[in-house]
Amino acid sequence: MKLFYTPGTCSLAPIIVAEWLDIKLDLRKVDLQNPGDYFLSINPLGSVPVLEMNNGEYKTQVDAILQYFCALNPEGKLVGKGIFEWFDIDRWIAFLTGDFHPAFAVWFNPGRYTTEDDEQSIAAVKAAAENRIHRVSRVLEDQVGDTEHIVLGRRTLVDAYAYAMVRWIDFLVGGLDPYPNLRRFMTHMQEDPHVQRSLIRESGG
Ligand SMILES: N[C@@H](CCC(=O)N[C@@H](CS)C(=O)NCC(=O)O)C(=O)O
Repeated sequence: MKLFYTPGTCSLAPIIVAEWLDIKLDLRKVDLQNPGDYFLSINPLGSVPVLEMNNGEYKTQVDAILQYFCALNPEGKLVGKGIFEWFDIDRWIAFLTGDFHPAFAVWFNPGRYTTEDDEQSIAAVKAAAENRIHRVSRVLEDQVGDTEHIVLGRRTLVDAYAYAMVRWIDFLVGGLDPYPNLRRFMTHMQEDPHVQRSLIRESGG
């Protein structure tokens, strides 16, 4: 399978999950500023990740890609055991997709969220996005608590998904300072050799 990805984005998550599950993935780098006609033909939104399956089909949506990779694993690694664990994993995936990622999407591309194009209007959208980022980050901080994981107190696919996006908090003034639990989670992830290898692969190494 091939994964279309861009360094520094949420497309790191499937790279990590593929490493954890020993799934072979060819990586194709995409320039998000200039994705080109071919990439736009496979994903009209011009966003990453996109998975090219072995049968030639293209699939978007990071959360679906992560769950597909886990479904390929016969040992049931990284997922829930029983309906209550599934419920918790699903709701934290939904939080990351529906609450956490969108807060940053506005911060990264404020011009998409106003019809004004003056500096003041753009700055106002960005400030509102920053408030929202802190609100969702606080929820994730409390969820991690005194563990080193996002959910169930053990490694799941949600850790990879969160890791790819929590690193964006470093772009804000103060970075992870207000979030010691998230910092512990990030450090734990960074100590994982598979995560280290994923970061090297993401950066083109
Ligand atoms: N809902 C999509 C969101 C994908 C997305 O927005 N990816 C970002 C990178 S984290 C992107 O490619 N942004 C470029 C853009 O929106 O132009 C998914 O889950 O895959």
